[in-house]
Amino acid sequence: MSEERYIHSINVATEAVFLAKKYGADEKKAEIAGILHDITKETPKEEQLQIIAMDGIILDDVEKAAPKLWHSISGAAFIKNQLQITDEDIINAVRYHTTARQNMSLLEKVIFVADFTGAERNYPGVEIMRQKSYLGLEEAMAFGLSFSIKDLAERNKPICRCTIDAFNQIIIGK
Ligand code: DGI
Ligand code: FE
Ligand code: FE
Repeated sequence: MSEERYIHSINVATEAVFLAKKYGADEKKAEIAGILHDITKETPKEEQLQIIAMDGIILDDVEKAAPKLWHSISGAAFIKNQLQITDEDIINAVRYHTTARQNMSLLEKVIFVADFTGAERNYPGVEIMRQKSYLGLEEAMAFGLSFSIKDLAERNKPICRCTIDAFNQIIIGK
């Protein structure tokens, strides 16, 4: 991967370890999932589709129409099949780091939030997101999901159902 993506990965791992410590997730798993979460981000699209197909995954219509989602799906398949990572929680943390989903584990939430707050991130609102991440993972998730859903809707991009499900679950508080 590029220097830029490598630095991002290190930063997400560092932030994930910090959040894991704070919220009681497994720090070692957080570090591993953080460093690996974007492993196929720069892999050519065709190759990603192959990795996905080889794992027996069939993309739904939204996923097909959103190539930016492919790296979380291919990344999870890659670490499972090529790197022989067997820990389901690490695999799921990579799988859902972009879209989130309902009933996320603590580790999945830590990686989702760390991806937004790693040291090099500088989008408008990053400081608010960092503050939220120190107050509670749920608050940070709600802020991050709301940000993503607004951004995708404004750009007329299809939104993964699991993202809406994750948002609703947090807002309802169940
Ligand atoms: O890989 P990163 O850049 O670190 O971050 P990420 O894995 O969260 O990817 C963010 C990109 O994925 C961003 O361009 C928006 C896109 N994305 C996230 N959720 C959805 C999505 N795109 C579509 N079309 N639908 C989604 O639900
Ligand atoms: Fe990503
Ligand atoms: Fe990332």
